[in-house]
Amino acid sequence: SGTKPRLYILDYGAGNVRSLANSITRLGYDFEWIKEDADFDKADKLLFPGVGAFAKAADGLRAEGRFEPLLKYIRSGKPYFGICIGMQVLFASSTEAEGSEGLNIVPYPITKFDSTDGGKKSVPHMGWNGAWNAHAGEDAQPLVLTGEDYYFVHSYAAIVGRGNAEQEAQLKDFSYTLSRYGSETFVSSLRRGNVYATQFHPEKSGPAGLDALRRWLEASPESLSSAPHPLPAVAERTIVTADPRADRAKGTGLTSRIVACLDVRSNDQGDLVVTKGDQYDVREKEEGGNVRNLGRPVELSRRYYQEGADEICFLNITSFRSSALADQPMLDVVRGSAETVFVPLTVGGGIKDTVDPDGTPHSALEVAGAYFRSGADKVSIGSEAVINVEEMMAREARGEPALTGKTGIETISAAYGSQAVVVSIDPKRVYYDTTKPNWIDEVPLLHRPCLITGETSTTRTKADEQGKAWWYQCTISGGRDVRDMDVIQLAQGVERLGAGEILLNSVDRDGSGKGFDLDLIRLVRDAVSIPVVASSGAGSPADFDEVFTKTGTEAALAAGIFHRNEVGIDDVKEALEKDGQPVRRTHM
Ligand code: 1PR
Repeated sequence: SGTKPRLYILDYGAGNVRSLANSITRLGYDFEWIKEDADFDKADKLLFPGVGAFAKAADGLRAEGRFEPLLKYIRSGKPYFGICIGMQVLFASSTEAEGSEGLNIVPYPITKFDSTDGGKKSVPHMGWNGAWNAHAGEDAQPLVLTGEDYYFVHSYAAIVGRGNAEQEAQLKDFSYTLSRYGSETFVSSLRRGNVYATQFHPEKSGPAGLDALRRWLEASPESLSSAPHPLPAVAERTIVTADPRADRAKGTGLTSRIVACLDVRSNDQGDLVVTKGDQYDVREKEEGGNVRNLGRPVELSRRYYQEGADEICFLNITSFRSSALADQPMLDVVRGSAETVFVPLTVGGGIKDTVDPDGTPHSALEVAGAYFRSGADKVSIGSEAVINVEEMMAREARGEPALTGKTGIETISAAYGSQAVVVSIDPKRVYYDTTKPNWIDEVPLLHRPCLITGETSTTRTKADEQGKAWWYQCTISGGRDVRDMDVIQLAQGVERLGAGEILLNSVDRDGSGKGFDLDLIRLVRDAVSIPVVASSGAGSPADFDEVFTKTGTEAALAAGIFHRNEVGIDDVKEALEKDGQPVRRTHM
């Protein structure tokens, strides 16, 4: 016809669709949002970036009367691209939501990853993982490429072997890629005719993801409406069940994730700047003591994206002083960054129930929602999480139900999924006086799980730490106040409340360059089953290698060394690669 295909996005209001919109704009395409049923008829191509929970998506579609029109659209043969939950709703059902039915385009069940697999595996499956074409014979126009890594975040998937014989056979009618998480193999993208779907987020998968999206956007609706090539008869098809890349044979399948963190606050002139402290003190040591200014938040985040950061984290470190929604500049930072940064964005600071100066109250859920709509993928909760766990423990002590469903962690994870809720922990070491003969008898019961002796100390700290014993005390308000709670209680408490990830800082190591606090990281990692991001103290590429090999953490974060250009993200990845660790390499 010569006219440009009309592209529509279906949004049912759950989570970050801004990034997908941004990536499409970035690739030079226009789109419209589906606003009414008639829009399905106007659309030549449709994208559904489902986020959150299966039931929310399936029931949300039904509640808004979009279920039937969507099904009709897909059956009409026009191109559909489903992302994450937008892929899962194509399936028959999900064990995430008993009784909630999907579109049943793919008659196969969605089931949950096994967190006990191989001893222990973090669920959600969160991070960068590869994918391989499972059918012998390449797709004529593959969107997903073997050799690239893509960003996943989900607890449920079309896990191979979980269907009955008939379902397993029907799955073979689709052309698909597989990915491995631990010993479980799942469908990471699939296609048949006009239906295309990815379990990963192309809009969060850096250049490789944008490329996949671009190929779909460029293809004419007609070429997407027929199968790229007729699949061979089922009996003749070989399914490649293992990752063909030799270097990916070991481990969970995930790459070791490198996170660049930007602590943001306003300086004395009132501008938002990236700053960085030593043990949380961000002012210059000399007279006058200005807030250290290491650059502008949006620009720096862009630089880190281009250098290959797997994730960017913004922490508004003084937000506990004011209301986050009144904090328009921080929303602007997230919005600005999300325009050109196509890896996951986390934003923390002030995510809690607040009251504006004019008396208007805002729930933590509202505050988080404003950040998600601006382009954040996850919010990080600090001080408030400590208070929530204290209150939960007090309720339990009184014999009341532990969960109220009212805390920020609970409300946000219910609405946006637990993967969207990070808890940032700021523990501090408290040493015992081990010269006292019976010191160990005086250790309160509360601390017992944290009693350790530096067995995993780094090469640089070993000499100082030998023979000492300490526990990790929780702090709030950027390390200013200590609370009577150890780090394990907090970590396990927030996991119970529904947090999906822990950002584990260390007040002692922050800005020290002495290496990560390996004892701390191992302790917390062993205590929870959600992913832990190791933070504070990175001084060299070797420190990253050490934290991944010695603690089994999935992700490591640094700030100072990156801001000061001492170590590049590629230096870190090179060191990890040399040691045989999987990393995501960007092909810009
Ligand atoms: O309590 O929910 O409002 O959240 C406030 C957030 O701000 C928390 O996540 C808290 O950790 C953070 N924060 C508060 N004060 C400071 C400060 O520095 N004065 N920064 C602060 C935390 C730690 C990391 C840092 C790593 C790596 N800084 O963000 O990036 O330690 O640093 P390094 O690689 O240079 O060692 P709420």
